[in-house]
Amino acid sequence: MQEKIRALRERTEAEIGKTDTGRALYELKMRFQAELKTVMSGMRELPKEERPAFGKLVNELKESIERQFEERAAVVRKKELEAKYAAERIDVTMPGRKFRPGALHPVTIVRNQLIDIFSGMGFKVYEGPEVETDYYNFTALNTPEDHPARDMQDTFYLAEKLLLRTQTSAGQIRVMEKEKPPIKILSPGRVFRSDDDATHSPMFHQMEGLVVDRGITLCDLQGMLAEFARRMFDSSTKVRLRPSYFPFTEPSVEVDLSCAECGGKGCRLCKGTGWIEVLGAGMVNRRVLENCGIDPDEYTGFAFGMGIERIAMLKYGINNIRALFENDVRFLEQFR
Ligand code: 2NL
Repeated sequence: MQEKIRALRERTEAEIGKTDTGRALYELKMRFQAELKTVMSGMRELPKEERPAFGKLVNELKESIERQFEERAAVVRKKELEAKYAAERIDVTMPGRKFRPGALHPVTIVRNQLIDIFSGMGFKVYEGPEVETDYYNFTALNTPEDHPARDMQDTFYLAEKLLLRTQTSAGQIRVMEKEKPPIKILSPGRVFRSDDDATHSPMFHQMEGLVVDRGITLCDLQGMLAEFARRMFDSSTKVRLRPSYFPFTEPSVEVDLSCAECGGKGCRLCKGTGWIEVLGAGMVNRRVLENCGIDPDEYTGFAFGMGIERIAMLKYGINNIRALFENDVRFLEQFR
């Protein structure tokens, strides 16, 4: 019996010394306790008088081994903590990760600026739907059935009479149908045309303005455009109207601004002319007013439309419209 106890002590002590993880130590302890139980159950076979001495030996073994387990556990825990700390160590003197703040897209910057300028003149923003019927996009705007703009080649049709709007004025028709003059609205938004080259994109942003009231004249349009040009570009910018044609306006004009780059002397940007074409405009065609239930003998109106990308390209000297749609951060971060 004593031999068994000695063997258990020696074996356990040797194993404790070799164990170096908390988990292995715990498992060893469980095994020791089970073995000790087996040894103790042997006590029944001993003669009565030998039992107290045996019990004492067992107790000594138990206490001694448990103390050694505790001591070893303290050493192992310390080692494990040190390893954990070493693995988790961070160098607080390392430079931090670069924080890259975002920037507004140039089209958004110009859009906000346009809204700001025209809001200041009393325009209210109205955004219509991007999917329109051919009635609102063409018919109501006095664009006849056989007009080239209606061609499948130029307009994205979704169904026979359903399309992606080619101009935001489609939505302005909805406002004129519903509301009595005075009307003074600004319609920013995406428009779609089957067109794709250095200066045209199949999707671009338009900003159209519409004013309808008694006694509105082309002179009001010209004065408003002059103020717009001074605020958008330069306080010395001049406005020039050239006769043009749109089915929805009569008379129609093409609006040029004096070149902000060369001040009108002629340069590469204005191709030597001193003028840059910026937008189209005109007096709302009386047939368009009639289509919306507005009496053209009582009311007149002016309207204008511009491409936001075109304004952004002029303002920032961008010569390919694709730069505005590629979302290359090296290009976009310049607008921070
Ligand atoms: C352009 C020319 C223009 C309009 C848009 C308009 C709207 C209504 C009635 C009449 Cl509801 N006209 N808008 C008028 C003239 C020209 O846009 O070159 N846009 C990019």
